[in-house]
Amino acid sequence: MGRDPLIGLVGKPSSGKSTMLNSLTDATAKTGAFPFTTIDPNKATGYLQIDCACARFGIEDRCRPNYGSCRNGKRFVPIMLLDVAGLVPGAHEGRGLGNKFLDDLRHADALIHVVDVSGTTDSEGKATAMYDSLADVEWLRGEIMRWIEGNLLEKWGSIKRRHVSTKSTSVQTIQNQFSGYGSNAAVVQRCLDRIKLVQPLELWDRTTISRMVSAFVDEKFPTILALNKIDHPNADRCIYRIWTKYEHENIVLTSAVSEVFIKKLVKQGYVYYEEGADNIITREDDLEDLYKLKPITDERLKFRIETLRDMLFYRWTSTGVVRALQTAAKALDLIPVFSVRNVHTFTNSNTDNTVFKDCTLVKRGSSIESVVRKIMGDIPVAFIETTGGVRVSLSDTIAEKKNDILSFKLAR
Ligand SMILES: Nc1nc2c(ncn2[C@@H]2O[C@H](COP(=O)(O)OP(=O)(O)OP(=O)(O)O)[C@@H](O)[C@H]2O)c(=O)[nH]1
Ligand SMILES: [Mg+2]
Repeated sequence: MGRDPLIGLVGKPSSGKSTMLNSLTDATAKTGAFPFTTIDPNKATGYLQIDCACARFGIEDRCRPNYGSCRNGKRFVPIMLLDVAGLVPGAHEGRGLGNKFLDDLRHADALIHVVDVSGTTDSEGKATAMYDSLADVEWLRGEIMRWIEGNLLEKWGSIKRRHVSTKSTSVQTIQNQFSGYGSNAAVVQRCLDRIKLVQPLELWDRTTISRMVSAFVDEKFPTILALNKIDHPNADRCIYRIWTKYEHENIVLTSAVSEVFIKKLVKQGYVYYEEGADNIITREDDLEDLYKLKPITDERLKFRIETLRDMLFYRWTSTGVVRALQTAAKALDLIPVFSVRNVHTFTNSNTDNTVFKDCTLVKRGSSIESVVRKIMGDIPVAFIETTGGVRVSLSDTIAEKKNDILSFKLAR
């Protein structure tokens, strides 16, 4: 992962992927209650909420990130989101819009599967009633798997011949095939370890290849489920079906359309709302007029806000979209690293007293060497310091609060 992390939004048509993108970013991707509204992918910057290092030192007032923002120790770190066209069963064979946008997903680091739990759209995104979206969770992963497997099987004969003639290791041969998915040798090695595969590649049969591809999908595309449209009155049934079958830590309940609606009200000056919060504040709630909100006179708008409070905040706590992004980042096991010039003042210059200008997301447990490469590229670094001026070794691993504030001293 040499660049910023990329989270792909996947799901059947009309599940709410583009609405989710708009809710988490400033994008204005087209949305619509009909399949294949999106054809070409939409990419936009979202912001992952993390605890900023400035809060550890009580210097929140001087924290001014170069990218993103920081409010009272809560930092918003840029993260890329990619919204692709809807997938339908059989996509790997070219059904729907087929393989093209499976290809668009190649460089995603994690996926948010946006599942429509309202029961109002079938597996192709067409209007229906009482659809059981548990099925969507199952076939979608299968499509991704068969797409990768299909690409591999197509060339398996020549892959095998080349593997034998070049006396390559299984990791080298598979990595050659998987580099287009942004994989690396370590990822491939973890897949083989995960399924305890020691048999030489030339002896792998179809079942072995499938097991390896399945491990690769889990390793390269960790996926969380965003059960979307929870504001719909019939959502409980599908939520229950999925909740009782899948791991809870990978499930988030969302109402993307509500977040988009609230953002609009914020822009219009009718409500105060912090992304991810468990309520919205209107002029009536703001007795001291702290937020200088406009009064809501339109009865229909008042009613919509009341419904939002009853159907969403009261029942489900929040719109869930912020949590969806946080859960995807957690599945990737990302932690923030703060790079500063001066590890005593946390500033980047003697003339500017603002702190913690730069923050990069890296995989927990990465070696300091890989963190240096990610942040500094090819610039030669002589040595590295962390808080208190303590030297950090290249072979150390990165850990929160231990060595996540780093200063790179350049070689002269
Ligand atoms: N009730 C409800 N409707 C939603 C929600 N999110 C999206 N929708 C609606 O679902 C429909 C489809 O939304 P899109 O965001 O266009 O869905 P998509 O997954 O991008 O669809 P394709 O681009 O066709 O694959 C639109 O009418 C949205 O307003 C939600 O949280 N609740
Ligand atoms: Mg769309």
